[in-house]
Amino acid sequence: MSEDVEILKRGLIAAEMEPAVDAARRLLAAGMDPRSILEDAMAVAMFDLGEMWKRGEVFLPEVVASAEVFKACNALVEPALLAQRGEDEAGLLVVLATVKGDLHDLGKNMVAAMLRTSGFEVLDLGKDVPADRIVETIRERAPAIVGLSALLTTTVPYQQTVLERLDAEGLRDRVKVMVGGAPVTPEWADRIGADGYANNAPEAVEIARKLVGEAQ
Ligand code: B1M
Repeated sequence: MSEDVEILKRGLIAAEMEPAVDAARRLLAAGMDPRSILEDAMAVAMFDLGEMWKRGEVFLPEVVASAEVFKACNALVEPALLAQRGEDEAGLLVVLATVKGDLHDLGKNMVAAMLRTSGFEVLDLGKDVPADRIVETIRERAPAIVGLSALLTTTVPYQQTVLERLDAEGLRDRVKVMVGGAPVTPEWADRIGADGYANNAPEAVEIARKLVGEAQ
């Protein structure tokens, strides 16, 4: 199994579609936990790719290609993850968005999948989402939690913009706000008055459960 984990990681980093997808398929068939395939193999490979990008060892087109391989592997792994969900789960609503100006959605999609499999209903607004759309959705759907993802140091401040809009619209008390994304820190979450911060997708589930417990 560990050999296939390495093949999957290498396939993601080198944007080799077939070897990566085949390895993901074999890992699922061998019974590896889909959460672990996502967090311990796929997310780690993308982090390593980011480090290589920083060092100038790969360039944007290669990263775009790797993101496509990630999506193809995710399309295999996510249904296996969702199949773990119990039929009778109640499903409090979580609205998720990658904030305006930011097109990174692979991590947010993982958070969405893990929340769904843990019994939450998730409304995913996608990427590059303006505060207006979030405000509108809170009014229409009254979610228990709004989750804001940001991957760029230039878009992280937009999480604060959203919180300020919620305040201005008188909605802040109606919803818990969780923030995340690679450059986001617990200190930042505190500073902007978010209710929760999560470092990764499994932690996002833990924090969401805690926030919902607090909300009840
Ligand atoms: Co971009 N990119 N990118 N990129 N990209 C980063 C973020 C970067 C760190 C790479 C680098 O330089 N090392 C860098 C940002 C630097 C900075 O801000 N200081 C960067 C840059 C510069 C850019 C562009 C500006 C490049 C350019 O055009 N010149 C551009 C920006 C486009 C835009 O958004 N406007 C850009 C574009 C892209 C692609 C489109 C090519 C592609 C994204 C494809 C997509 O998402 N559909 C891409 C990718 C793939 C990356 C890296 C390599 C990988 C990101 C990723 O998907 N990781 C990334 C390097 C890195 O992060 N180290 C990089 C895998 C994913 C599973 O992890 O998203 O961190 P992550 O999510 C985790 C946690 O963060 C957490 O849980 C997830 C699962 O564990 N989490 C949450 C995420 N959201 C959460 C929300 C929560 C809770 C937890 O609650 C709500």
